[in-house]
Amino acid sequence: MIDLYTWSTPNGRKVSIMLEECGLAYAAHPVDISKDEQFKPDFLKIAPNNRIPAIIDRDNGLSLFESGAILLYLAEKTGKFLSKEPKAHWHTVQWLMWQMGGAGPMIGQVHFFVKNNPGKAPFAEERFMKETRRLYGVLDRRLAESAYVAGDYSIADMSIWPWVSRFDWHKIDLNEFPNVKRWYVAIAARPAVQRGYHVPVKQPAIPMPV
Ligand SMILES: N[C@@H](CCC(=O)N[C@@H](CS)C(=O)NCC(=O)O)C(=O)O
Repeated sequence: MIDLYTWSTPNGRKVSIMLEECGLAYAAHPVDISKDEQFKPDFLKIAPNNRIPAIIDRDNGLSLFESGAILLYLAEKTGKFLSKEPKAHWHTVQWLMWQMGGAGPMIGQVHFFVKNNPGKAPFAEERFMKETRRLYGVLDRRLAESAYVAGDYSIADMSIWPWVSRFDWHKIDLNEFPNVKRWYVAIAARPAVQRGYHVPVKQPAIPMPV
């Protein structure tokens, strides 16, 4: 049994989707970041960086924060969604790190500057929007040659997809990135993704491109 501390955000959904994909038993504990619950002392004991998601594995008492580390842990624990074949393994880790170090932080800044604070910092809006479009181009070219980012569907796809699901927030028209669109729609159709998306709070439907 896994305790998952999470909220309805891209980083949280990576983990709820992985737990659903693996069929692991878990209990979701909402940490409402709009009410600053990520700063509560009990949460800080398992997530000292005051960010969701975090987990505790009741099987062994291990507690973990950082979504990329959690995905790697769950993949290792279950033997799923991270190939043991060296080339596929490292390509999966590579694309996971691309998401953790690039796509997530850059798209997050677009949400902060362009969506939530428009007009306050035009240079930042331009910089992060340009970088986000560049990253979508990189992803689109990769998905032109492969169904999923690292061969088979993997934790790398699970890390990227929840960020792309906010395409509307970061003003990206998926029709400009047809391979990303095809990949996004295919993953959105997965039953585990449809369940994991609504953890911990039921949302309106998964956004779909027109
Ligand atoms: N690198 C971290 C980022 C986690 C993160 O930024 N989580 C956001 C929600 S998506 C959060 O908890 N924000 C709370 C805050 O900004 O105080 C991870 O991937 O787990």
